[in-house]
Amino acid sequence: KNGIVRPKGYNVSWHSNPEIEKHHFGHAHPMKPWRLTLAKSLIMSYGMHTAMDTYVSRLATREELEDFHSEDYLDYLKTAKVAMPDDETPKDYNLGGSDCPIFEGLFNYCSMYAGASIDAARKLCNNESDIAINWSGGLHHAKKAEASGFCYVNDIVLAILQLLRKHPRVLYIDIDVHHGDGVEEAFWSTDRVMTLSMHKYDGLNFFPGTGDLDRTGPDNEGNPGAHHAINVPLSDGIDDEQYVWLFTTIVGRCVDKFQPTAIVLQCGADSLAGDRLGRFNVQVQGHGACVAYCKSLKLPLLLIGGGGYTPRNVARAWAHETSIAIGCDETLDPIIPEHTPYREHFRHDTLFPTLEQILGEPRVNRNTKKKVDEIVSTITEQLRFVNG
Ligand code: ZLV
Ligand code: CA
Ligand code: ZN
Repeated sequence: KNGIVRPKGYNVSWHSNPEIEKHHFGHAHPMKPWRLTLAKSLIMSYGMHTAMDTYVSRLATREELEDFHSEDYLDYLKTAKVAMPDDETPKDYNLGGSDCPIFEGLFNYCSMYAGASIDAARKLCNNESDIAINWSGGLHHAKKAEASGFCYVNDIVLAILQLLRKHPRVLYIDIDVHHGDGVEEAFWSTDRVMTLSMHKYDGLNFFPGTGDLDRTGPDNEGNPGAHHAINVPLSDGIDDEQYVWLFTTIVGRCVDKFQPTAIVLQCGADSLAGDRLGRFNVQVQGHGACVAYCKSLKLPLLLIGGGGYTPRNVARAWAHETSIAIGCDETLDPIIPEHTPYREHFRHDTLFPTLEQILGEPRVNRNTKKKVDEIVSTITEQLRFVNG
């Protein structure tokens, strides 16, 4: 009925592991790996898994993790003793505070989501996939030797390092409501990776406090990474129209100038309206339009998850985006199939639960047309210094 057919001559791979979903950050913590169970429930009840190559992902090896992370940090991460935060203050390597608690199975959790992103990147390198998906990854704040903002291992950096083995230039795009600081920092000094993050920015009042418009790459003379960091700082309440216009205009210009040979899109769903931590008014349609635009560029594409703290909305967005990847979004019945596990979680004010209609108090849009135009013209100026 939903017309799910495997696209001919076009391969989408889906990398996941049900073990990841079983981990708990603690009851009060907003990061709920269980949202992945909910997303999978939608993806499978629509039958989308039949149109993809599905892989149960494996643990990343120690050697693979060392491609980015320091040995002492990995040692500590592996042996750290579970300590739920009665004491709120983080300790060594920023671990054990309330943002990055040490929970049961932490190292396994990190190795699993990283293994999935690395596998997905390898599928793209071998031309075995046109689009590879890992909704459990996208943990963009992790540093070489430090946990940060619910992120311990930076699977995005590890995946991009895989892509760089074959691809001369990778464009990284981040639509999570937070600034993609860990990925930006990792590739700060190279001209082989351009990073572009759209995020809420309000100085130190919104985590992580970086990502202003003028943060564009190292300013010391002769550094190849100069101008290769693009930041789109936004205010509360941005809507689909402004968001998608900014996205397509800026990504279009980055692609024209930088000429990437592969794209990594971090699809953090905390940029959606109604997110528990987010501030935007983006709908499932607008969020998905960013994925559709990247697909239309016809470059190897890695889709990864990220933030997202209202689980039913996260599940909706990532199911919708999976349908865009396999090309069945237009024929999908918006009413969530009867046999969907947890279907009741998706019902609110409508008679039938639907895929695209999310729950969320509208937020006042504080982004003026003047500011939005100014962002585009500043970035266009910046891109004059970039060559593909
Ligand atoms: O979505 O946290 O604001 C990718 C991602 O981008 C902070 N953390 C830190 C800096 C000092 N603070 C306070 C520490 C808060 C500890 C607990 C919460 C608990 C309950 C509800 C909300 C939070 C919270 N924490 C909200 N924002 C934070 C940020 C980290 C945001 C990470 C976003 C991760 C996965
Ligand atoms: Ca972002
Ligand atoms: Zn986020």
